[in-house]
Amino acid sequence: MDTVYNQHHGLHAATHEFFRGRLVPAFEVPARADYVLAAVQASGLGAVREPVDHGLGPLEAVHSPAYLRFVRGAWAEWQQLGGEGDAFPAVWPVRSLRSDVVPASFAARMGLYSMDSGTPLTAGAWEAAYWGAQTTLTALDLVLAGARSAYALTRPPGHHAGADFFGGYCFVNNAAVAAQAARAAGKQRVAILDVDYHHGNGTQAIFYARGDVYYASIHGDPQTEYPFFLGHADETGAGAGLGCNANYPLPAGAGNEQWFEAFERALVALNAYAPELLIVSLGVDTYAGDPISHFKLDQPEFRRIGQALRTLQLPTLFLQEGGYATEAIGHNVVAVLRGFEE
Ligand code: SP5
Ligand code: ZN
Repeated sequence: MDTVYNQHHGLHAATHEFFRGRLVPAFEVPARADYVLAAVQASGLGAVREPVDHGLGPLEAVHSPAYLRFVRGAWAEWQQLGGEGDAFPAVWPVRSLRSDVVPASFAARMGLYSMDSGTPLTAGAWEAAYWGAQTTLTALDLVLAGARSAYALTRPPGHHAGADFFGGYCFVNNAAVAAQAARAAGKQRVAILDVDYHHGNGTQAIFYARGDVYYASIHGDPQTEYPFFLGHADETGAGAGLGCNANYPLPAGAGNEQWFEAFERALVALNAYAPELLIVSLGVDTYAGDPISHFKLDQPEFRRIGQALRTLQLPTLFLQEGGYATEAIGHNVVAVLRGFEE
């Protein structure tokens, strides 16, 4: 399995994020991808390739042009205002406030185009996220050309980013960009399986009313876990997408057997959808050693995940999402990918 590596990921390098009203050291850091790259190279998994630029079109097929323009220009605006350090939103257009007005104020637009204060907008966020999408599209090309699988090694992650907002460390929804590009390339039914600890609210929302892209996720119960406001079991899709969304929330503290039981159920339902392509939002923050998540998967389980995915016998695109036990994520990601190849 070849890897496409976003060599521009390090341009997005936050030092801090907000947590409980304080700035704490950032969790979503460049070293994450560095460790995964080292593990991929040491594993002999396959070639490591560079992304090919597919332009803005495939991003605009998923995100609103106004949102993309905002993120692209946000750092320059912030600098003009004399901003020091990374930019954070502080006000949001919640119920009874208007979200159809695009204010001139930068602070207002930061809120309009975001869902949380936990996602630092850095000098290189746009560049890193743009190349992340290109990395994803290049890996998709390998699969569309006949490769059994490919892995997009990138950060920042993508699955929390919605059509017109950033959040949860995410700016561009790589899984959605890939699914939409696969549809444009002629795949009729695309499935996204999200195994990150957190529910991929952005991915779900983008395809919620569509029957051509199936979304399934196993994640920490949003009653207690981020992103709280989406990812509940009763969200099964709308309109043409009814029955094409499946959430498997599990309580914080869930371990190997409880997780795999839900995972197996997700695979059966996904298989019944009969997709032509599988996209795996591969977060490894389910690991017991993860500093911000609360499942208890042990390291040998990651190989089992890859082995189980292989049984679907589908062309499969793996995309890097979360995983914050920095030194372990290389091992855990490569275990999934190698398990898939066994
Ligand atoms: C892609 C992804 O995994 N995004 C995760 C976003 C999680 N945002 C909430 C993080 C809360 C951090 N809590 C720090 C706890 C330190 N003890
Ligand atoms: Zn996560």
